[in-house]
Order: sequence, then C-alpha cells, then structure tokens
Amino acid sequence: MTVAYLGLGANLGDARQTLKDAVVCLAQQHTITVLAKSSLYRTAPIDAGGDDYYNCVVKLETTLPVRHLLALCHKIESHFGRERPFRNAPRTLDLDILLYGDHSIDEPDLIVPHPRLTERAFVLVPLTELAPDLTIPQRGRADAFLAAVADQRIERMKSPCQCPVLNALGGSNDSTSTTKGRCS
Ligand code: A4P
Ligand code: MG
Repeated sequence: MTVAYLGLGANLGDARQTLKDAVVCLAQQHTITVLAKSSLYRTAPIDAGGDDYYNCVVKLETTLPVRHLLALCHKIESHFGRERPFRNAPRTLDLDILLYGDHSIDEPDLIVPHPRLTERAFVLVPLTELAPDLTIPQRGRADAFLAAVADQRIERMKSPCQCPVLNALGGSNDSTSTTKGRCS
C-alpha cells in the first residue's frame, strides 16, 4: 500500500460537479481507498487562459504501482471528456499525481513529485490543508512554499457539499469511503 496525493483541476463544463464526481470515481476503484479530500477551491488560471478553475487535492492509499495509477488517472480523465487540443488548454478534468509515497521519479512521461507542485497555490493550499506538516521529497516542507504563491488568487468554497453520493461517503472534508464499486 502506498499513500499518494492527486491534484484535481477543471475549468470546462460543470467543473465543480466534475471534481466531486471524479473523487467518487476514485473511491469506487477496488485498488484505491480515498483517505481524505481537501475543500474545493476556485482559482485563477495560472500560465493558462479560459475560465477560473476549480481545484482540490485527494489523499489516497493504493495497491497500484505508480504507472498503473497514472494510467487510471488518464482513463478517468477520458471518462469525463478530457481533450488536449494544446498545452494548458481548458479542460473538463485533470488528474495529476502530486506525490506517490516518498518516491522520486524522473522519466520522460512521469515526474513525481509533480514538477510544478511548489509553484502553484491551487496545489499547495489544498495539499497543506490536508497535510499541514507534509514534507515533499527532496524539497522540504510544503508550507514553506506558500508565501511565494500568495499573490495567486484562490478562494475556498465554503458552501457545504450538495452531492448526495459524496455526502454518503463522509462529506467534503472528512475521511471518506470504503465504498467500492465500479466507475463506468
Ligand atoms: N506527466 C508527467 N508527470 C506527471 C504526473 N506527476 N502526474 C505527464 C500526471 N501526469 C504526469 O499531462 C501531460 C503529460 O504529463 C502526461 O502525458 C503525463 O504522462 P496532461 O494531463 O496532458 O497535462 P497537464 O496536467 O495540464 O500538464 P502539466 O504539464 O502537468 O500542467 P500543469 O503544470 O499541471 O498545469 N491553473 C489553475 N488555476 N488550476 C489548474 O488546475 N492547471 C494547469 C496545468 C495550468 N494552470 C492551472 C491549472
Ligand atoms: Mg495532468
């Protein structure tokens, strides 16, 4: 079992709902237990155009090797209609592996910890909400990078989660889910 953190983002379609549904989809995988989900945040696009994004971070435990986890992320993105017309294009769903245990991976198509993790408020803020004392392999404490991204607009969504499925899994902020099933 490996503890991993995934970053979720979306700014096309019903982005807010898609993020909630994607967390449920992750929780339904037999190979994954979702341990916690951050609040949902509305964020200004960084190095990108289009509408504001919604972002959140999920902490999970998985039996999947990291490459299988990446393949699953791509499969779930496709399920939610992800297209890649150009780099940093608006998207229905992006799932990035932020951390995979304490592994450091540097391969052409997989870099972990995520290479821009410490430069983005839309990742750092939800990540440190979930794990205030988190240490990023080879980079140190995550919260040490927060000051440098303080100028990036990010707003925590205060409204309670309205999604009945997610609520059944334990709410937006709490430990979730042992519910298993299949995300079609
Ligand atoms: N890849 C390599 N490492 C990883 C990893 N750790 N996790 C490869 C996931 N994928 C990884 O990914 C491009 C390629 O990166 C994949 O083929 C995969 O093998 P992608 O999902 O097509 O595109 P991406 O995630 O947009 O790429 P990238 O380079 O990770 O973009 P960033 O840096 O994450 O920026 N502003 C706001 N407010 N909110 C956002 O969510 N997102 C971006 C994307 C820009 N601005 C944003 C947001
Ligand atoms: Mg991605």
